Amino acid sequence: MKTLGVLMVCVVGLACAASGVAAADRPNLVIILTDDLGYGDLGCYGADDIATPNVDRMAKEGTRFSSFYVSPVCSPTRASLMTGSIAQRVGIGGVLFPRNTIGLNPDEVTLPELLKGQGYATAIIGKWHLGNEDMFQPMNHGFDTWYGTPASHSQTYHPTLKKYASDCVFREGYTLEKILKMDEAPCPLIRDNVVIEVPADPTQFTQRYTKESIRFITEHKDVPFFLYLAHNMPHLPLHASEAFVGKSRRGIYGDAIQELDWSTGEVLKTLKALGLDDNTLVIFTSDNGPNLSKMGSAGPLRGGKGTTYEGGTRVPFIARWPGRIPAGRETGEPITVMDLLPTLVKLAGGAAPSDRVIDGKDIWPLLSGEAGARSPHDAICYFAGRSVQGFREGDWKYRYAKDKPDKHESKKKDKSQKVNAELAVQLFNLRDDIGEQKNLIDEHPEIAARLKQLMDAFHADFQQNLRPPGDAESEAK
Ligand SMILES: [Ca+2]
Repeated sequence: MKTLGVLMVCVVGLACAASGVAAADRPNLVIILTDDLGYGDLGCYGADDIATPNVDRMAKEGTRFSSFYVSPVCSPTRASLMTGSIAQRVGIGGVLFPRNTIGLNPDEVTLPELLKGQGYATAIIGKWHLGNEDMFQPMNHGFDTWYGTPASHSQTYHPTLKKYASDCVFREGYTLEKILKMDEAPCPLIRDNVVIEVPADPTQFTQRYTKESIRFITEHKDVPFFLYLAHNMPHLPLHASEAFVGKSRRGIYGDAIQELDWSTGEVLKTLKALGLDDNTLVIFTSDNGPNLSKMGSAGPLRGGKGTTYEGGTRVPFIARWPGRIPAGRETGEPITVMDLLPTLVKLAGGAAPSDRVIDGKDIWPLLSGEAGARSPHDAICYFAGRSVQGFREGDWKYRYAKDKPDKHESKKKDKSQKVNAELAVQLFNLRDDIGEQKNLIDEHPEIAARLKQLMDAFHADFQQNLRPPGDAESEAK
């Protein structure tokens, strides 16, 4: 029956798309996901050394969230975006590397699959990072088309896992013969599962992704579409195209972000020119906190990429849909990347899967500025790898983590916090202390004990419902 239900939705969706009737009811959806862009890297979040006029204008024309949560590293956030679930629940607890044989399980029901079921055209333009083998690639997870890189451009790939276009461009002295002899080759550029350039030219990522995005939007202007524009920048190694190099006041890091800002402006301009502005929800965000060693900034937040301090897990989030999402608004209600699946699928006329635990919640009341709308989450749980390191309820955050020495921590920080490779047991009030500077554990042991109890109960309950990742090695046996 389940299969029939899905099939019927598809048929209705296609019929509507063909007649052009329902397109107006189902918004186009664009998610612009940057890589490692921090809370302090955009003008509208306080940066004064990187110019981001297009994203700032987008924030003025839409709503800016100051408590949007993701995982502290790349792959888990992307797994949550695709499944609407806690990344660790679907077995993607950490960054996937070339030697990993696991990936996003083919049994997961993904955001693009659900949108496809509602008649959407779906594209990923940019980085995937949810597994190396064919079975894990985006076109096996609901995307009609893919232009981009399998993982971060700092990562290698297994050359024999891929097919090569007859006109594939080999750069920097590489040849097909040479590549195929390598265990691991430098990051390729892929179009629809076929390698078209090795190594991918990192100076051209943003230009090319922008061009491809404009092309996809233009070609699909008459049907509802989902564009997942997953930029490689500003992940290391940092690059910008010639016109943007040396233009920011924060080195190549700022240059790369200024190019992302330009790109966002081009996407918004295209939507306007095609008359799609009023029927398109555009989201701009990041997959995790900034790389502090390479000029990234988390603004007032403590820590960066890889930590469960706010700087690692709280990133910019801007949503724009003229006439439907209030302009110039800001809210601190906590939301998460997992919420996008249920919210976007509902806007598309569908529903999140009901046969499994979906941790994300519908945040449309918050996005649309409904009077009195509050966060649908009782609490935010901070995962790092497989462990739970923190729990936020309201303004209070309890944190229990074994931290590595952090050389990027400012010297003026409170020395009593004992974060150097020691167990940090901390209680912060995020309303009064967004920078997590004042450990209140001694002042409010009862609040800490309550949060720890809630955190442990949450974790115990979570462990009752785990879904394994896909495993190419066990599939092959
Ligand atoms: Ca990242």
